[in-house]
This record gives sequence, structure tokens and C-alpha cells, in this order.
Amino acid sequence: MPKPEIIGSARSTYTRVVRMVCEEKGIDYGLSECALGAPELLAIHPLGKMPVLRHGDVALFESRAIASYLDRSFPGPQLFPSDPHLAAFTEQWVSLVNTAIDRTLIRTYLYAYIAPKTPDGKPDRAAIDAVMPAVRQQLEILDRAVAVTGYLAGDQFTFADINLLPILDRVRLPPEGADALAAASHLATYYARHAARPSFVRTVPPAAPPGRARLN
Ligand SMILES: N[C@@H](CCC(=O)N[C@@H](CS)C(=O)NCC(=O)O)C(=O)O
Repeated sequence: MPKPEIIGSARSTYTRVVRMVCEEKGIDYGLSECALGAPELLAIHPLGKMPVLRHGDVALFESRAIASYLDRSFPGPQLFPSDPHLAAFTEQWVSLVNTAIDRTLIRTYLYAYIAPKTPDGKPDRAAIDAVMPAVRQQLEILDRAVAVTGYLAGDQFTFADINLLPILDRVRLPPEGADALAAASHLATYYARHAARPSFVRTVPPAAPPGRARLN
């Protein structure tokens, strides 16, 4: 079987998600680094978002679709459970994270640091202050979700956890995010435990290039 090629960036949370799937399953894959909106992305994703996948004749866009394809196509631990209840729990958390939590924690909070719309390019204090109540509220939701088993879906590591961990990794970098994560004690323990997984360690993003806010 040819080697899957993930096209995206090591700095992108969604690219990291599909890389973590490969790492968890022991899939030999390649990462082709590219910029946002690059022609290689637009050739596959109609909106030019990352990541996209090439695998033999297969070309796919959207991280969840790519992850599901990789999970079904390769041996190794099953990351999308087949049990109906567990499968639904997994989908439930993936959906909430992708439709609401990513928007609050990454697109609004983190971007106010790394891509601020301020005239001087400094972090957008007004945007940060405005979004913090929602950041705290959503981290509390996640805190309750992992409190009992230490996983989002049932008592096993699934794609729901993979889909969340790169976001938590970024949100803890600026000070308010770090404080909010520390205050959500079950979630902080969850993050620390799963951040030790080889799939997470082997996909840590490189530091931001010069000229961009350095949060790591
Ligand atoms: N729903 C998409 C989201 C992908 C996404 O938004 N990726 C970001 C990088 S982490 C991106 O391409 N941003 C550029 C843009 O939104 O134009 C997926 O799950 O693959």
C-alpha cells in the first residue's frame, strides 16, 4: 500500500490531529509542509483549508473524514469505536469541539494573540477580555466530561480525545488560557496525562517563526 501523504502544516491543530491518528496506529506517513491556502490544498479542499490527504488514488479533505478513512484502512488501535453508544459519544464530542470549542478557544482567543487585527499588531486585549468568559465556560464543560473516566468517550482513548488535545495544547500558552486550564483541575490532569503519549510528543509544533507572536 502506498504511504499516506498529509498535506498541511506542523503548526496547524487540525493537521496535528490527523498526524496523531497516524502515530497512534503506527502508520508510516509523510507530512508535506505548506502554507495556508497553498495550491496543493486548493487542489483537494474546495476552500483551501488544511489538512488534506493523498493516498494512492484517494484524495480527501476535512480532518474528521481523513481520520476516519485512516482508522478503517490501517490496522492498529481502533480510534472510532464500533459500539453504537461509544461511537455516538465520540461523534458528539468531535462535533461540539469542531463547531463551537475550536471557534472560541482557537479562532477567537488564540488568534487574538497570533493574528490580532490591532493597528500595531499587539495582542487584541478587547477581544481577549470579551472571549474569556466563554473560554472558561467551555473548559468547564470539558472538565466535567473527563472527570469520571479521564476520556471524553467512555473509558477508552478515541478520536474525540485526539481531536481535542492539540487545541488544549495551544490554549494553555497565553496566560489567561493557562490559568483557565489550571482551574479546570480534571481537564488539566487529563491534558497532562495524554500529553505524554508518544503520538502527542512526536507531533509537537515547532516554535513560531520570527515576526509572529511566540507563545511556545
Ligand atoms: N473543518 C476543517 C477545518 C480545517 C481548518 O480550518 N484548518 C485551518 C488550520 S488548523 C485552516 O486551514 N485555516 C485556514 C483557513 O481557515 O482559511 C477540518 O476539520 O479539516
